[in-house]
Amino acid sequence: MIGLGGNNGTTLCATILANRHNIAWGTKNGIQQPNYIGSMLRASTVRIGTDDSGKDVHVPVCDVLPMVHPNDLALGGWDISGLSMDKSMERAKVLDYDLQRQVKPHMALLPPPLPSVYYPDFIAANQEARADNLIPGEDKQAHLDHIRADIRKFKQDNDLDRVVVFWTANTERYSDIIPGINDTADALLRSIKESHAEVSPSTLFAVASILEGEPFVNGGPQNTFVPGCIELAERHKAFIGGDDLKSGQTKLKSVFAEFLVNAGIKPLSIASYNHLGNNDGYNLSSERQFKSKEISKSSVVDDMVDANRLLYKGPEIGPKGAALDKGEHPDHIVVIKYVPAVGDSKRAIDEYYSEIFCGGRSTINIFNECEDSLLATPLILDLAILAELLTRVQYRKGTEGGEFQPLYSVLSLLSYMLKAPLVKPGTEVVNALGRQRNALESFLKACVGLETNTDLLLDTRIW
Ligand code: NAI
Ligand code: DG6
Repeated sequence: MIGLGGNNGTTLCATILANRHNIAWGTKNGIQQPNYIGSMLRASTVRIGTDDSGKDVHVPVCDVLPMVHPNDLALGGWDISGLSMDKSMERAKVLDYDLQRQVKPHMALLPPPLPSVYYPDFIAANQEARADNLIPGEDKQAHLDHIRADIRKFKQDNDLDRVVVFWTANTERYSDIIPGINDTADALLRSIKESHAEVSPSTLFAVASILEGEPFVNGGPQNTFVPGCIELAERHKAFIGGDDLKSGQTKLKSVFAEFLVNAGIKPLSIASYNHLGNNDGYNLSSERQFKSKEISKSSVVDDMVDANRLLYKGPEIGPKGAALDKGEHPDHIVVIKYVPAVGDSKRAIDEYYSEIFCGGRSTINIFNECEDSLLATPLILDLAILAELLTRVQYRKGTEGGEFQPLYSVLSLLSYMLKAPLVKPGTEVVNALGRQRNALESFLKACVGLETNTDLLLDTRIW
């Protein structure tokens, strides 16, 4: 993980250690056992067919194909803050005191975060005080070589088959896409050599992973995958996935907006507010970093609206056949405020204001409150485990033999856990959660020759 010492990084390590060592802890509600609730892979099931009596048979998703168990992951990474892992966990203030107390000696045994790169222009100025653990110098090529060596060493020291590199560091500002600087793979590599200012830390880590042949997943919203980075991944047949963990408010939106539009109800506006008081919220209180998050949170209803031209007018088409505008769309705003007192307990309010039958109006308000990092951590596990699994899947076209080859570089099958899914250039983004889940289930089942989900169930509907 990049951002190992942050809320997600420390929560992920501590909860894996609690599971691995079977640490139960006292809360005001009694004794709590460790678990993997919130992980789609480990806490949800998939219907694989029916038994002889016609009853549905469900199995855990993680049993469909051989997958790594989270307890077996080797944990490590980088952070610009050099605080030890036990102290970083305390700083995050996510976990119950009694869990922290018991897991602390195990956390203290984890290696402290490796030094990282800090280019102050990319994250909020308010993060500067954390930056005490840095790879020396300003030379981005030297930084890249350093990170690549770190990945190789981690792999060797832990005797691993695979390293998954995961960005869970602060949200960065968007990088400008500049012709000749980051628009092609060669330009990007040259820009790193020349230490160009527009190469962000997250892009540097992605390039390092690609060149090492290890998958890279972006859990943040920024445009880490500039065009040159995607081209580089394609060139090396390396794997990338992103962007931004879809944990709470946006996950609900990707269900709720689909439900409304598919019910033939027309959302006119979606107004989403949230406030939180963790370090993520502090960083997002800066305008340019907020902008990255606003973009990833806002795109989530686009495909559902585009799919229903009965409700929403399509774009106006000019005489030459080109779209003159984006077509009708609900008003959609996203507001995030930093309120230190609430810490990691994010509060989100969403208003869905819709047109219903014959000019009527419906207003639905949703308030949701949760520990942000306890929603995000299981997603990181699922993404890392699936990314590793997908590196092992090969296919060939047709039935006449030929070479097997790996999947395409951009792992769009990870979309279920991501707010702004990265997909193969030129292909459609699917945001609707149900469709994303169906895609993943169908793919896993297809790998073992099981039929795709169908609710046709003809035998239950005919004589
Ligand atoms: P955090 O602020 O607690 O942790 C981020 C860590 O990254 C900090 O320890 C910081 O020192 C470190 N860092 C910053 N720049 C770095 C660099 N260049 N190299 C290495 N380390 C660096 O944030 P949190 O809550 O863990 O979130 C991490 C990311 O995940 C953010 O981008 C956030 O927007 C995203 N995210 C978080 C969710 C959540 O629920 N916690 C949900 C969805 C996305
Ligand atoms: C403020 O919105 C902080 C963000 O990092 C979010 O908590 C995070 O992106 C999760 O967002 P959502 O919309 O999936 O709850």
